[in-house]
Amino acid sequence: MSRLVVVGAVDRQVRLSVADLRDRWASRQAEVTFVCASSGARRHTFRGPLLREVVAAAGPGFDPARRRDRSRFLLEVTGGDGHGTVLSWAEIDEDFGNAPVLLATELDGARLDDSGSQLVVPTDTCGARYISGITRIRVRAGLGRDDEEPDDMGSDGTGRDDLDPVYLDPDDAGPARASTR
Ligand SMILES: Nc1nc2c(c(=O)[nH]1)N[C@H]1C(S)=C(S)[C@@H](COP(=O)(O)O)O[C@H]1N2
Ligand SMILES: [Mo]
Repeated sequence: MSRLVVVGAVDRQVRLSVADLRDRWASRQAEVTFVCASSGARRHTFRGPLLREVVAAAGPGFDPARRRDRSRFLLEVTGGDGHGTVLSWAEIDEDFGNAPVLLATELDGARLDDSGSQLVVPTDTCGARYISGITRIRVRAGLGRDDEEPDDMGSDGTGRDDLDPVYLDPDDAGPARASTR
């Protein structure tokens, strides 16, 4: 049985099976369409709890009463294969983006108990953030306040005090790169 952990800037780390996700929170349904740049369009029906409700249970290290404090936080979501992605807390916060992002327990009617939960980002039209087989959600206090990462930037914040400033002409930005994933 597959489990995920919620770690990082939280009051208490939690370890949850897909059955826990199904039993402890209200489930929502989402019918989504996304396109993978390498393998085309997908249409799926997912069920599962809201990501924000599950993470809230671990006690993210912000002051819940302060929107500005909440707006600095990030969530890293990683699958068992190492593929991962980042969301901002503000994307899913009701007072900001209010995106109904789910931790799916069910995909097209089949339970995900063995394979693990899948991230469902109904507001994304690209499939890359639909992380499957989730093993870890790491909460990060953004903007360098996280004591997990040393601040080694230079005095101007760029870390490159020796360089002249470069002014970019937006028309000169070069050809857009085609993505493959
Ligand atoms: N764990 C994990 N999740 C992942 C990926 C991955 O490589 N590893 N690829 C992503 C990409 S790029 C897409 S398009 C979708 C593909 O979903 P599918 O399995 O329905 O094709 O899964 C996403 N979730
Ligand atoms: Mo993709």
